[in-house]
Amino acid sequence: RGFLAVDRSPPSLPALPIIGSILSLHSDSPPHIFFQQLQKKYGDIYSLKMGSHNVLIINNHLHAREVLLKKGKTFAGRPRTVTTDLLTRDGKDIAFGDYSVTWKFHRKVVHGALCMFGEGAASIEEIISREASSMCEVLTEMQSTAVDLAPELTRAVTNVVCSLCFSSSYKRGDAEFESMLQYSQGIVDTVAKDSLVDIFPWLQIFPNEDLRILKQCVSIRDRLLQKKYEEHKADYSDNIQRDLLDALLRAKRSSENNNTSTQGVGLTDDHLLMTVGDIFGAGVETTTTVLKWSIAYLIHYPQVQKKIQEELDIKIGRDRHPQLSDRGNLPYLEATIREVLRIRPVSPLLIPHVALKDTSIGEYTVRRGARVIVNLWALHHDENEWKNPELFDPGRFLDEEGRGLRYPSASYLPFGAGVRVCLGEALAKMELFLFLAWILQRFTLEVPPGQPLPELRGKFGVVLQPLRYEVKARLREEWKKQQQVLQSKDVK
Ligand code: HEM
Ligand code: PLO
Repeated sequence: RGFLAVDRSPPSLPALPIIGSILSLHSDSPPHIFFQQLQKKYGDIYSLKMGSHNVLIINNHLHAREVLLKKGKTFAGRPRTVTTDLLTRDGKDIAFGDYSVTWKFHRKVVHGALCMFGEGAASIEEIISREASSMCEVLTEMQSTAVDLAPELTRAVTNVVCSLCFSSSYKRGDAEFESMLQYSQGIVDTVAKDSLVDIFPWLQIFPNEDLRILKQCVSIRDRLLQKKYEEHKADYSDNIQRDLLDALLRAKRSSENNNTSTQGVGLTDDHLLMTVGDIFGAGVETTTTVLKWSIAYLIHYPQVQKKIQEELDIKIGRDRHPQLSDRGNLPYLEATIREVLRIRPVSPLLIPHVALKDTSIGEYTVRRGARVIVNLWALHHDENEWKNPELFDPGRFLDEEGRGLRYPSASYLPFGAGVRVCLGEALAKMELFLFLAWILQRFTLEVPPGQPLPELRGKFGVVLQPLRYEVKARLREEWKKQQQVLQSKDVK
């Protein structure tokens, strides 16, 4: 008791017994914006009660860096919730699994397998380019009609992760793909969203529509994953590693064969299955969401689109398709991707972290077991760090001459940081770059006549998704002419 000066808790929202701070959390704004508004009243860091849990909300990048980087290991825990337990068989995956020896090994295996593809035979670049090319063919067919691009974008991105995970891909209209689209949206709509269930686990005994949908979607997903798993096990060989699932199967075998370095990590069939589910789910939903946001902003800001196209014309031209080696040469496109990730972060509250021991953040004491929510939205819209944060301006990531890339503020962590940093960051950046470069080299995207511009507010959930909108993808005149020249050469 003599250490009051050391034992300082952050400001706290009014809390009532049992129901915690739920009454003060009633707001029309989605949580990331509401938490940012509360900052004015309570400061950069404050606490609230959710049921019996103590939750800290972090709205400033210095505190966020302390949590994620400086004390990354201390804050590497994850809470268990009713919905994520359902999704991951009690946390047997990477994203929602708590910090443990098994988790660490698990993450290392997947990380290694994802790195391997960088140089692998069928390189990631080839896989992405193949999908980009087939997507552009479909866009050419649908040319000039008003369409929702989401299904085609999703199929392209899905096929990239499908190739990486299972060495397989989906054709247009494939029934399995259609069912995947459906169950995945069902999961995004219900997981970790109905926070009431996650705050009061006992509410589970009451019939709950969201839980029912989640259970149904998870069971469809599990059947699909199980099928892929059985197929792989049937023709698995120690000698060749075709994909991520092979890498996981190999790691599982080596941990079972009493290999001393991996003994006791206990990777089960469930662990493998849930991890593939993570990579698959994260791989599809995040990248597709960013592509949808990018296109929505390009339609709102045609001058940005035009600048990217000019850059593509100068640096790549029309005789060849974009390559990863062009990345360093296309700063304006790169800056645009960075700006999309800033203004509409995929994961505006990250995934909650948990303090694994008594510790501190800034001047405040933090108890073991406290949940920590990093409000990435507040970081990316901090008025002290960003001029006009709601303005879409790729130029802020460029130097004065507009040639070199820069980070104007350290208040920017689209992929998180530290022990729990996104596992797919490199893959996602390659996909975003190549898909957008392929599309904009060939097409101009615009709002269909008579339709409103896409809504930019978004729908909060486990990912921040844009609402559905339609686009007209028009082949660029320059590109059409070039194709005619090429064809006439072919004829000769
Ligand atoms: C975690 C962002 C794409 C796999 C995360 C986190 C963020 C994030 C913010 C949470 C970090 C935290 O809780 O502290 C993004 C963005 C993406 C993207 C913005 C696209 C632009 C991907 C892709 C994959 C992936 C393509 C898979 C190949 C994961 C996994 C985790 C994760 C497995 C959990 C890591 C852990 O808890 O240890 N991502 N991600 N992500 N991401 Fe991504
Ligand atoms: C997306 C729906 C899938 O059907 C299941 C799934 C698995 C992993 C989740 C992902 C969903 C949403 C985005 C998540 C990802 C793990 C890491 C990633 C939460 C729910 C992010 C952005 O943190």
